[in-house]
Amino acid sequence: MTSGADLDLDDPRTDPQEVARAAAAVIAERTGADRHDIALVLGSGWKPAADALGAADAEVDHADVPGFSAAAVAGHSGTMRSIPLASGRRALVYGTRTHYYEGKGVRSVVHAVRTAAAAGCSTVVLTNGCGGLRPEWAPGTPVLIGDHINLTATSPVEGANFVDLTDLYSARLRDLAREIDPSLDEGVYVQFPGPHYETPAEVRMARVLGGDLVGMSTALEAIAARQAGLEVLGVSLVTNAAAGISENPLDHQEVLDAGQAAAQRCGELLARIVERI
Ligand code: 8IG
Repeated sequence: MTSGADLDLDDPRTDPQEVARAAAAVIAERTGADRHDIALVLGSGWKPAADALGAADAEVDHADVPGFSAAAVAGHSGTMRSIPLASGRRALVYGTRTHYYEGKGVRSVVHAVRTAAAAGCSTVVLTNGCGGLRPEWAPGTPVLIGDHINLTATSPVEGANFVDLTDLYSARLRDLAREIDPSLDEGVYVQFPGPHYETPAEVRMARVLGGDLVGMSTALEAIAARQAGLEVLGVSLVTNAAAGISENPLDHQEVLDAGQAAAQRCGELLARIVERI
């Protein structure tokens, strides 16, 4: 077997599964935990909520893990944290994700999810910050993802593997989330390629197609998670009304502020879900 350092995820001859196994081996070595049970990907607005999950007993720099791409900004490649849960299980928490718009390829986008599966996880919680199409969803509203529409025109699945996505977003986990917070709404997440936000016409299109949430992540990761056999929970934080839904122009600061404001609620929600998964 090749060592992790030799594996180039971008090389079409490389098996992404092999890179995921190499990454999982490094995570096990660095965290001292032979396996993890639940992975979480924290999107925009969810970082302040992370602390509610509990204290990490190990933190691993992405730069040290095979396939996790080098930092866009020097010294800021991000970290993953290993958190022992009260339930006796262990969470692997990714503080950042690779977005499709970064141009590093779809394999990079879904590598964290594949690594989670290789590390032993049976569940992944995918969170994101996104635009909302329903005016009643004020910035700071968490919404369960019931289904998605993938507008990236690509797939993480390679070869003739016809992965069934009928029940991609676990009904069991959505029910569990609603037991914890009965006020949670549910919607269809539409992944656009980004990095620009939508035009108002594109938001109206998303609405006509059956979308409720617009964003730049999650769908490709969820597909890879399903292929890897993971049970998927998706939770969006509506950080802004989608373009044309409100009068206000879109603003990245608004996203950050909404995350701060919603941190308490989102943190509690995540922590309570993760304990019961
Ligand atoms: I935060 O309004 C966030 N991410 N595509 N549209 C898209 N992505 C987003 C948005 C949004 N808000």
